Amino acid sequence: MFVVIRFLFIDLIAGCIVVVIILRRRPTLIAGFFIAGGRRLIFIKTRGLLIAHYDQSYPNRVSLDLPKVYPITDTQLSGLSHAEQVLRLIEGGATLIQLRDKHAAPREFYREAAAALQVARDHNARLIINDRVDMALALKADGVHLGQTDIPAGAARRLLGTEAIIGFSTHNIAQAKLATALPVDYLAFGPVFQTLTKENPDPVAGLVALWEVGTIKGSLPLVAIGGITLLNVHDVLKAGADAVAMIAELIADPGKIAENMSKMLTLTSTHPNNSSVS
Ligand code: TZP
Ligand code: MG
Repeated sequence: MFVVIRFLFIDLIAGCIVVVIILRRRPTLIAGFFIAGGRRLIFIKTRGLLIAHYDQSYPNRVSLDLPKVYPITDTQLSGLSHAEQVLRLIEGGATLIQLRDKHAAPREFYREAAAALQVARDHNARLIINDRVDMALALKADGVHLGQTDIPAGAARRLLGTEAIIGFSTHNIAQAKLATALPVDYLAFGPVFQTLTKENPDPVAGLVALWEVGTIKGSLPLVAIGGITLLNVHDVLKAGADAVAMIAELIADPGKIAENMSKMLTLTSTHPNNSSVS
């Protein structure tokens, strides 16, 4: 039968090719195809716009006692090794830390991360590796933090197993919606404010978008990131974030890492929003 395509939309969101076709028939048909690495194809016929995910929400979320403040290391900004930053952050009260390094060669990062992990283990803190599932696996780190262009969350979960913490970065509402169906343990959203730390950051999302993500995230813990400081952290938590991830505000002054961390924990501990999530 002859049909007229009124609207065709193709996009790449969270590693999935998303095709939405609106056909001119009565009643109007909206078809959505989500193709994830050729694994699954879903066809939807509906009168309304229906967003379907190729995967169902992940039922076995890691019991994540998410602290309010989630620091991230940066060797260039702090001038310190990852291990030294981890030690200072732990002295200030950090219990969950992410190692992020966009410049080190893999072998150098592996060696540094192994030393940082030893420090974390000695102090009962958990360590998440940014980007590199292979490093997390080889080091037996506590988990990995993935971005939109990293290995898909499902593949990381298969490699790391159900006990690993997997975090996932999102930068807009559409990405956040798709992320709620992924096998991840927390959702990061940002940059909420302007950041000078990340190279080529996505556009500033703002507090309203953060609040909107809070309304669609379901039980997934929400970590806000990007330009968060002592001055705006309360607004960020009020907007619905369960935790704040921070780089510059905590580690840019290497002599004050422990002090800054401790200050931030004290400041945020008074916020009513408590996110012990399982
Ligand atoms: N992702 C979004 S913003 C950002 C990352 C890694 C950088 C956050 O750094 P800062 O210094 O807290 O703005
Ligand atoms: Mg990444």
